[in-house]
Amino acid sequence: MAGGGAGVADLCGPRLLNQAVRLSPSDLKAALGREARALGFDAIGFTTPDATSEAGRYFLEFLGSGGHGDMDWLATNPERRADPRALWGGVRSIIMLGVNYGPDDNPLDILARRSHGAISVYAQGDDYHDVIKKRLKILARWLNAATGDEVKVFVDTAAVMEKPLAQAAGIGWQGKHTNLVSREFGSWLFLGAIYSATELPCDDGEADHCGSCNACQDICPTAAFPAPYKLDARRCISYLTIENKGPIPHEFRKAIGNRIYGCDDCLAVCPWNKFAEAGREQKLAARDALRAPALAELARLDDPAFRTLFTKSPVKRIGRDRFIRNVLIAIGNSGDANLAGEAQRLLDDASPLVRGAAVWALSQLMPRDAFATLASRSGGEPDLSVQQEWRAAAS
Ligand code: B12
Ligand code: SF4
Ligand code: SF4
Repeated sequence: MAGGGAGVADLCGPRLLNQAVRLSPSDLKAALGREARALGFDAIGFTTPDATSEAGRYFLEFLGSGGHGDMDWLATNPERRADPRALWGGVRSIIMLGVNYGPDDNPLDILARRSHGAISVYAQGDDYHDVIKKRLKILARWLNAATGDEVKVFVDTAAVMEKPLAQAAGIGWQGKHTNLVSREFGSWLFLGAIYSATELPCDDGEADHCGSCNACQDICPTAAFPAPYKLDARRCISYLTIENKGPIPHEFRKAIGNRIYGCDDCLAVCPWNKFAEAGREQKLAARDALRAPALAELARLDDPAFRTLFTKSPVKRIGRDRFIRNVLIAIGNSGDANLAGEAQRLLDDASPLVRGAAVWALSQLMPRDAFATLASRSGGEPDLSVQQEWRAAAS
């Protein structure tokens, strides 16, 4: 769940002074907390723009190691992400907000149903960017009206290090899986931020409560953690199935299993989830059609059907071809020979990305000699990358 470095929503409007302007900073803070909860936010914390300098250093190290892969937008203007004051010189307080999206079932259960696709919890409902941004804007307008000071809102896509800021604001801590863990909500908080030109009293940061636990490191199917608290995004299934635009590297295909959009393993195994409850926001709740969709049905989606199924869903962002690529990797891993026909049909798809993944899926499902016969008839393939898939699969 990542996004390009999108623009900043500047909500500075006319100076609307209401009675809240007379509130002391601590009363203003308390009133903001009440407004936030009424708007559906489950966690709120306050910090200052200079609170995350160490995280900024780690971030630059991460870029230096190439851990961001093809997410070039993450490396654009890195100083802005590393230091909130470089993004906006006028920021004096940062309000971090969290929305609980806790699942109502165990996200690991679907992994055993190999003829079905696993869509990560965050993407089974409406797109959180849209849901949360609307609310952040309302809250920011309230603050602007109360103080007359400028405010800016961010969720995910801007150059903001949301996790370290949320830790500094006391909402939780960055666990060894690098996500923010909350004592109350476990791994399941979406984050958003309001930068404000008003000085507000800040909260104490949260301490690390991972202790000797290593569950998230041990469960990762692709060994994406070179060390605790460090992720090599290029190995992470979330990156491979969502951000990666080309063919999925061969070394990860089997480990991906039936995960067709994102991955929740390291989040789901965290022992702090024992205190988590299902999220209360209906728009973010899992749609029945996306809990355990049959791979056979997904493989038949053309572009209009894909758009219809994933209306308002974050899955829509990757487009039909990349999604079908993921479905074909899952089909190849399904062990279900009945799905071979779906892959065979997609050998004639217009997209080389899809055709290449179909070749691999068939190589996993068909008896060797039958696949060799099919490969010997593949001479007319015009695309170089698909030709390579045939060669790799036949060898
Ligand atoms: C880029 C990105 C990704 C990338 C890279 C992930 C990553 N860990 O960086 C990919 C595509 C892989 C991804 C995947 C996911 N993402 Co994402 N992603 C982002 C994004 C846009 C930027 C994160 C970032 O700055 N990464 C760069 C790295 C360097 O930063 P970092 O992870 O904070 O790294 C820190 C640690 O490594 C630490 N560190 C390094 N060395 C050391 C050493 C020690 C000793 C210590 C203590 C710390 C430490 O310091 C670094 C700086 O704080 C944020 C939104 C945002 N604007 O912040 C969402 C965000 C992090 N993603 C989110 C989610 C939900 C996910 C997924 C769970 C989605 C899914 N189910 O598939 C997965 C989780 C994978 C994982 N284990 O992290 C949520 C996380 C919410 C939360 N509670 O934390 C965010 C905050 C979006 C949001 N607004 O809610 N994501
Ligand atoms: S999301 Fe999945 S692949 Fe990525 S680090 Fe966590 S367990 Fe590993
Ligand atoms: S699984 Fe364990 S090590 Fe990983 S974030 Fe949770 S408590 Fe920390």
